[in-house]
Amino acid sequence: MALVEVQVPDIGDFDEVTVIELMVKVGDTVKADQSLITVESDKASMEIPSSTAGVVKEMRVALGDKVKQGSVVLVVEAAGAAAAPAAGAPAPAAAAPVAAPAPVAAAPVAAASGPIEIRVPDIGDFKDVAVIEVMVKPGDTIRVEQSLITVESDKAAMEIPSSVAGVLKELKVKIGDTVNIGDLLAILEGSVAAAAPVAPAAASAATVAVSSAPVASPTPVAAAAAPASAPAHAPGGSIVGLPHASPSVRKFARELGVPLDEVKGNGPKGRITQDDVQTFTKAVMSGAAQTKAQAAKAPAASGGDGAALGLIPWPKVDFAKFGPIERKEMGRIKKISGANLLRNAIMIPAVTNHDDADITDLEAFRVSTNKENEKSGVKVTMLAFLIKACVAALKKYPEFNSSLDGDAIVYKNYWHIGFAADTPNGLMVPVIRDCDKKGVLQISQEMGELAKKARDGKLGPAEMTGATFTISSLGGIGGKYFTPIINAPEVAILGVCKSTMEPVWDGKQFVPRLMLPLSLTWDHRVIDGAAAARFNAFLGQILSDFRRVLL
Ligand code: CAO
Repeated sequence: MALVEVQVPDIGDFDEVTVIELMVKVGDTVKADQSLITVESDKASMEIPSSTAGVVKEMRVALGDKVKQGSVVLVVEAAGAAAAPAAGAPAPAAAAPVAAPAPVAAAPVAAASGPIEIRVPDIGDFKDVAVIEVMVKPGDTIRVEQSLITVESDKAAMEIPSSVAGVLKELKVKIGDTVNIGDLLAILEGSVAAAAPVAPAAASAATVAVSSAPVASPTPVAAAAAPASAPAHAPGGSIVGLPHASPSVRKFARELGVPLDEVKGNGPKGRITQDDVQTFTKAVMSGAAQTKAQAAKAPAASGGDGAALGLIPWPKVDFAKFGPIERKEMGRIKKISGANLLRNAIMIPAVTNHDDADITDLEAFRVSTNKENEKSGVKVTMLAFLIKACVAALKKYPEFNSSLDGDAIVYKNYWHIGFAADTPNGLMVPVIRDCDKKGVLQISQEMGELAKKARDGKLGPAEMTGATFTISSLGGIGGKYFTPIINAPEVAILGVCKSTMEPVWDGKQFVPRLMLPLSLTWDHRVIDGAAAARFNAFLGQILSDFRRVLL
């Protein structure tokens, strides 16, 4: 058994690179060619594989270390004969992630105009590399050095940029194609090479073959201006414009069909690790998260075409036939809330009970409290009293503070109340937490702050989640009753309209009372009609005599 020092091989133009990932540890059995560490420069990342099979005896590098050609990565106790030639020697060519830099086969030629062929440059040892990303499309105006495609071998990924500027006329490759040195990638038109001050006359008339240097090339532009000198290029995987991840993680994500640009990287410098890809996959599989593609397939705010529900198609009308029109795309919030409202309206067997509450005394109390507190700057609102009253009713009727989870009902022992807020961007529902522990003054103050944040578009996700019950108040606007839509996964919502003075029969005579219209919508799977009527009646009692909240 021989000890073998595995060294950083010739990594081309890079002087010093940083170790950003350790893929093995002491005691691991490694195969020949297995990736050991990932290193990264400011332009590219690459994995350094082992040339020797065996057991890792010692790690000689740590995360953040700077290494260069010849640095010892680790010591392997080689398994059998495979180790013999390599013992103590610099890493053999097989260990190199890519071949040492080689000159670009076809020297770039400065072009003034006309079709220009962009071909795969000399990309070192890579053969049959896969096109994993196409970053441009016909019609795009391409800048010098703009990346056109990303190719990937099993060891590294790299972007192939254009060394000339122009308009992309034709793309000759697509995702999944494999390419080799010299293959035609694209044709550009009417180009002026940025670094070619004088375009040779002969070149302008003919189709000019230009090899693009990989983006890591230190001198791609200078090379374009000097046809006689072959530009050096560096191997490795550029990650410019791509999610920050090593080739093996990219490969892993591709095998699972995970869109890497949607994965949050938790590695050093926000790098996406294999764990991040696994966590993302689990979240999607459990339904806790959605990919953008899944979200795009979700019902649109308009309900899509209703085909999934077996409905006849949505009427398609050319409104312009009947008069002038203006078409405006819906904002993001309207689209999201629309899709949610549609699902909730369709999926919940909802019933609405209407009732009136006598708030004559409560309104008098509210007005006098506001007079007393004028200097405090906090205005007590009817909605704050309603929140407190609802918490009392939710405690008495806990099924209203629950959620459906499959065949189970989840009762919540916290009382977070959402309130619908009308904002320039659409309807939002900020949530006031632990309303059972807060007084009407504090609730009024928080409501004012949250409503302002909602109108300013500054609500964070945490301020809009976790509600157990929602109130939608149109009291400041008007109306009598309406049928609010339940904010799933809640099971009930209270709609409130404008209070009005009404003649109410007190058993002997009609007396003027301030009556508040209430509309309670509830999920009939969880709540019965009788319970809903009781909930409303209890709410009415509390609002007519708020001392009951204390009972
Ligand atoms: N009856 C009579 N008057 C009422 C009332 C009621 N039920 N509720 C509020 N008012 C009065 C207030 O006292 C206030 O009067 P003053 O200015 O004279 O004091 C006025 O109406 C304005 O109140 P407000 O709307 O500013 O305050 P609020 O606490 O009632 O509501 C908020 C705050 C954020 C809920 C509200 O601004 C809002 O956005 N409402 C719309 C909610 C909505 O869109 N719901 C529909 C959802 S379904 O599409």
